Amino acid sequence: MSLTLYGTAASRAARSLWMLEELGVPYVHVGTHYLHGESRKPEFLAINPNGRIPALVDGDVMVWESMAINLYLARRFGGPLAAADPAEEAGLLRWSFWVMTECEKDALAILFHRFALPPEQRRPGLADAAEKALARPYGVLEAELEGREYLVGNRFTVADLNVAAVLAWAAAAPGLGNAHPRVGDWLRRCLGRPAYRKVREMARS
Ligand SMILES: N[C@@H](CCC(=O)N[C@@H](CS)C(=O)NCC(=O)O)C(=O)O
Repeated sequence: MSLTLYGTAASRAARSLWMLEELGVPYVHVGTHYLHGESRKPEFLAINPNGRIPALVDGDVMVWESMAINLYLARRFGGPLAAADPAEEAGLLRWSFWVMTECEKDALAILFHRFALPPEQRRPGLADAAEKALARPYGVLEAELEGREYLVGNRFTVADLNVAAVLAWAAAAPGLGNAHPRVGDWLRRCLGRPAYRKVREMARS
């Protein structure tokens, strides 16, 4: 078996590295960067014509899009992260699509404009607006987490991983977590997992 994940850990590739680490399967990591044209080289464009990381190669199968990679890996390797039946599969898909369409853009704005950009380039107004926009999806999540620890099947699944990996970006807005304590607790539970912490270390080194 040859499983290769392309993309530096300091990028959206962290989501799929987290998944691979949770699964505990052997894989090769190629730290292709999104800067300096690395992901635009012909050899990488042959894997992902969009020129973006992450991308996964599993034998003859090539997968791009972080959520698709993680859902593919869940199906490929099974176990507790994966769906036990079609109803659970619907849950995994629903939450993964939801976080990308309803939350990712605003979570990224918070990350950039509260943390990642040099202070002189930050526009706090954009972060404030993103925080306001996220209040609604956070409310949905808060209600969903009433009386349960995880999103699907009462165990940590790829749904939790995909949603938490995106909302980790919004952790720079403590107000959101404070106003939605169940989400705050759930996020801490997910991001406290050894596999996530390992990938954070990879991103720092
Ligand atoms: N929707 C894609 C987005 C991938 C993406 O935008 N990756 C960034 C790095 S975090 C990238 O490769 N940027 C390089 C570029 O756009 O040239 C996913 O989730 O995989």
